[in-house]
Amino acid sequence: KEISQAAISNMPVTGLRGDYTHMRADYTTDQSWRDYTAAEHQLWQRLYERQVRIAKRYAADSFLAGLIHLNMPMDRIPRFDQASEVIHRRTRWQIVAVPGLIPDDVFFAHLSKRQFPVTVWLRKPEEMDYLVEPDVFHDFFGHVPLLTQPVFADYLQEYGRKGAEALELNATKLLARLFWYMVEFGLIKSPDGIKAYGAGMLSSATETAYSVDSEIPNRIMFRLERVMQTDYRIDSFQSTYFVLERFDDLFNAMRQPFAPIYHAISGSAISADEIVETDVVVHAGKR
Ligand code: HBI
Ligand code: FE
Repeated sequence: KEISQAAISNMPVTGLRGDYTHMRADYTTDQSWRDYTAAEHQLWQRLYERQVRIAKRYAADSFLAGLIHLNMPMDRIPRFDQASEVIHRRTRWQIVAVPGLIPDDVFFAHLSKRQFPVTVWLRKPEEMDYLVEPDVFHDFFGHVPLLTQPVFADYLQEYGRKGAEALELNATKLLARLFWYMVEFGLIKSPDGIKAYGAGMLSSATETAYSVDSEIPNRIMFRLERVMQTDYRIDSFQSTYFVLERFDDLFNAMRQPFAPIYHAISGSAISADEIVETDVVVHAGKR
């Protein structure tokens, strides 16, 4: 089955990697776990060991708790069916295998059904440190642990449910910023300082420490409208990270209708490194 031109045109990144020829209409495919090579399992182990060491120091307790619940073998790429069983018991979420990036509407639809799309392919050894598109390591190690946490799990479903409306109102860009800043690159307060929980930083060798410890980026308390107005960079470390007091704040922000917010803030972008008057600043970046 071919991907339609319409599907390609709303892809967030050009140049799609992955096999889109054997998928179902909803873009799901089989993980085909037996097809991973020994070299790929070894590369997974290197990535996994490196990131676990980083996570122990910098990640939020809820992320670490998720890793423990998942109880993944570290020496091979995990089996989605096994992990899916674990998260389903805890939060009724499931993992679905996908070839790679999928169109926004399909992505939103999966989330709204408590299905998290995880890419099946693994990066090459020369891409240990940097990748443009999400691979199985980013999707699985970065995103799946928090799916064991009820409040975050409910938040992500709400995010998916708001997708169709955002598409209708031409506000996908605003909604996507919420995903970028609060799912990919989120920070959260803890009794021993700020911790990372975002999948983008936690699957990166260098951005986790940077997001938590560096003097350079801004750290600003989460406010929904503020996040939705803020441009982001996909080609370098973030200039600004948003900080949650607790995950309930993220979920509670979803309870209000978004259409009036889209209407109020459309056309008023804030640049990635800017601090505005209404910000509650945890750390003002030095650069
Ligand atoms: N597809 N596989 C995959 N993973 C994503 O994170 C993803 C996607 N398609 C669209 C998308 N993300 C974002 O643009 C949405 O959050 C808007
Ligand atoms: Fe991601």
